[in-house]
Amino acid sequence: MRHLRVGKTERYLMEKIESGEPVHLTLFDPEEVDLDFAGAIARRSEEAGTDGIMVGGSTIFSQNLIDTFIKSIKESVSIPVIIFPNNITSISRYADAIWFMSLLNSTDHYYLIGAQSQGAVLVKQYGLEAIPMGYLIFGGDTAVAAMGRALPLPLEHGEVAACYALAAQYLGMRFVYLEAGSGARTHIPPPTVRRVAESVDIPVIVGGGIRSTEAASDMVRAGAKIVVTGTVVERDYEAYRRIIRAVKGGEP
Ligand code: 1GP
Repeated sequence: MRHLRVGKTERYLMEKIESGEPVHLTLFDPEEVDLDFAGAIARRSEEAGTDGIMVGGSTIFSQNLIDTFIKSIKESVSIPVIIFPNNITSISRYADAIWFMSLLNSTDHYYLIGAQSQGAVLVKQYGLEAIPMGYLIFGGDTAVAAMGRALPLPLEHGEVAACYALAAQYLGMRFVYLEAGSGARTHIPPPTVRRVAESVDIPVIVGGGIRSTEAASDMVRAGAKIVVTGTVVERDYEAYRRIIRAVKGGEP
């Protein structure tokens, strides 16, 4: 048995968090971002101050596309690229790390442990850094909730999410992700984020529907350590830059 070590990407995130700097990550969905522009958008994202790029989407099933997409991003930026998988076809040898995640409120064995058991060998073979994370999906008419067969958590009842988040921590997951869903009409309410953040010792990640500086600052004030935005980088670069500033605590 070898001693388990925390990998480079996780250390990079944790060093920021432990020094009191909230982290901003940008989600690129290969189905939304044109492959020809992926590298250029990633470069602009890095210039805007994001700390890393996540690659994923609820309805991507081509490993080929993921590979090509990640390669073109990696050639353009020096910040880490982290896979945000929706199933085993998202595993790419070209990324720096993968969120090794379980959709804890899924009703489907596949999303709880099935995909993970199938993908684990590949992660090992590729030498990918696996970052264990518990993933929780909140209510809403979103692709991720439908594809993941989630029994969505109530937005206004943080106590329910807090139970799951604590279970994630005790299961050894090192991050917990509160997901409203990409393009969600509303982000997760700050009191719900706060309730979870106060219940666990692991960093809380929030994402979904964050499109304003106010929303981003509210997430951080409520205790989120990592804020993820996706849609806004594709739609409004200036708003995206301001959101990153807001996450970092600067003037928008
Ligand atoms: C990441 O799904 C989100 O958790 C991204 O959501 O596209 O709404 O920013 P948006």
